[in-house]
Amino acid sequence: RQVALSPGATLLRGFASDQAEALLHTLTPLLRAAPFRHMITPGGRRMSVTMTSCGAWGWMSDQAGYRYTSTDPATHAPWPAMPPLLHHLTCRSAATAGFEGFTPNSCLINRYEAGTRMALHQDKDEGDTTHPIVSVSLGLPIFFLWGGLQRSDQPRPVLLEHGDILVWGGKARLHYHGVKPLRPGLHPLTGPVRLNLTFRYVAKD
Ligand code: MD3
Ligand code: FE
Repeated sequence: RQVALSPGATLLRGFASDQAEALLHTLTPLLRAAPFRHMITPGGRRMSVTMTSCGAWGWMSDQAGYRYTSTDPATHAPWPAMPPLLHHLTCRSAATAGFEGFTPNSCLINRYEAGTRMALHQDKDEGDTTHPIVSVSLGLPIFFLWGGLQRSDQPRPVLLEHGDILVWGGKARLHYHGVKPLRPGLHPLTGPVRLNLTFRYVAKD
């Protein structure tokens, strides 16, 4: 169930399956405090995926650019705390993939409805790319697009299913990636959507 996608990138198939229901349960109060919203890109376009965050730092985007903030721009309240269950699962996943000692201080939660997608991009707003990123997929399956270090490198589709965890570090950390539009469907635990949680270490004080 452990697949090496490339140096630094490990797919832990079904690693979160047994805990998926509990994970979704811990998200409920958090999503009430910090609801999903569409972010605006620096170019002025509304992203199709809706997002929110928990942990000390939350990712946001508006006309001024991409950045991490300690408060939710929608409410001006601190982002909800990261539930211990999520924190522990992330530490365990990172260690399983060879990144012992990884401690996330940010969790970005992406919500995909049918037809929504994420364009090819690099994750480079964290200030320190020596730490891995851990991603947890819940709900409907989606084709993840795994590219290379150049935007022009032809991406390879990888199916991500409910309970799958991806760990990206080392050489893979700055690879371009995205996801194909979500196919319509109904998942027993999430209904018509896919949720993706990405855990990061943001180097800010
Ligand atoms: C490869 N999310 O939130 S998760 C993102 O499915 C993001 O919601 C996608 O890309 C999603 O930034 C993909 C897998 C992932 C996350 C971070 C990566 C792959 C990565 C960082 C570097 C390389
Ligand atoms: Fe990304």
